[in-house]
Amino acid sequence: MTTPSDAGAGFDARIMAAALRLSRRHVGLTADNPSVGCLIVQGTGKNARIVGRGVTALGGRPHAERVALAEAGDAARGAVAYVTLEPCAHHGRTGPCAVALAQAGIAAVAIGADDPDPRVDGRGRIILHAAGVVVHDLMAEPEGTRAFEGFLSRIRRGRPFVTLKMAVSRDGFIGRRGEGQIAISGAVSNRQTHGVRAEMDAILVGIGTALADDPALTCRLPGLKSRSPARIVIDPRLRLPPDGQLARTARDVSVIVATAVDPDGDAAKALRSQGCRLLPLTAGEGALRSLLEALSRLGISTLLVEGGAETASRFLREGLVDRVVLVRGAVTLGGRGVAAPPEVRHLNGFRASRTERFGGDRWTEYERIEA
Ligand code: AOF
Ligand code: ZN
Repeated sequence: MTTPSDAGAGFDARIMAAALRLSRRHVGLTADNPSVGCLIVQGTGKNARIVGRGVTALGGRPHAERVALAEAGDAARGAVAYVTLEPCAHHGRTGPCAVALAQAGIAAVAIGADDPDPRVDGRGRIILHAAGVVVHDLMAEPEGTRAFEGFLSRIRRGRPFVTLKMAVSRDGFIGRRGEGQIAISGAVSNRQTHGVRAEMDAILVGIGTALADDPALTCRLPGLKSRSPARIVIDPRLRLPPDGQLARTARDVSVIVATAVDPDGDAAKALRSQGCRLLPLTAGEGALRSLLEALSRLGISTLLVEGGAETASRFLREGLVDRVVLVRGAVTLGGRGVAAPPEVRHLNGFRASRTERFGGDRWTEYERIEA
């Protein structure tokens, strides 16, 4: 019987890494499901052949294992399946993947990460064991964890994984008073930002930014335009103009407006008639957390907070940010500059994990230091 260990740890790790790369293709496109990768390998060493490959389909179903098994057909018999997430055990819209793998005659399954969904949570393994399928743990951390961080956050904490992105000028400003959108980051890092957007389930701004910039908040990379995340505006008094870029395009890419205003009033009706969806925003402490919980219930696992200063500060102050992307632009703004808020300047509780140069900009990611 072929098992991952027969072929050697290096071989197994390489196949699992390939399955993870495969899973990245649909990150941001499978909500409320995580994007999972599955490779089915027949034979070992030099004779090893990939006979089936699958990634969770757009919209979340069918699951990766089903796609890979369909490609493998009879070649699945006696083969090893490398799956980045524990195969599911529940009867959702299709039967459990663990059962499908066993029935197809898969001899061994290598699992990249446990599935904490209460409907799975170890039951996938139990089904495989009971059917005589050898199960190997091949935890592919930290990349494995990163691929599922949104899913894990939603299941374990009931809120999306939150990434905060800010651009700061060389002299420490985030904009110029009285001026709308102003270029701080250059073309190369802007393309990188659009790439990040494409992998998110949703992107959020405060109403101040929505009014000042009239942004589209879409992903505009060639070939990736259909990968725009849902757009969310925090708008307590419902000032978002129904004829602005966001509301006008709400039927193409969804717009969610979080507001404390009467959902049956005229402003609400006008936005709804454009296709915007309204969510209630409670007042005061805990409002953001409740909003995040509501978004999580809508199936949103990953959220990019993109502005402005006040929204960024609130998210940081309330401890709701998991990663910060700080783009330090090459430009200087000089007089009338709006300083980055203290929470952004200090980033207490975060540590820099990665720095790159994109054109003239410095792009740094900060991870939260776990207490
Ligand atoms: C897998 N393979 O490719 C994915 C899995 O609503 P359902 O029936 O699609 O189930 C959703 C749950 O399935 C989700 O919360 C997660 O636990 C698991 N996702 N499982 O076997 C996959 N995407
Ligand atoms: Zn499944």
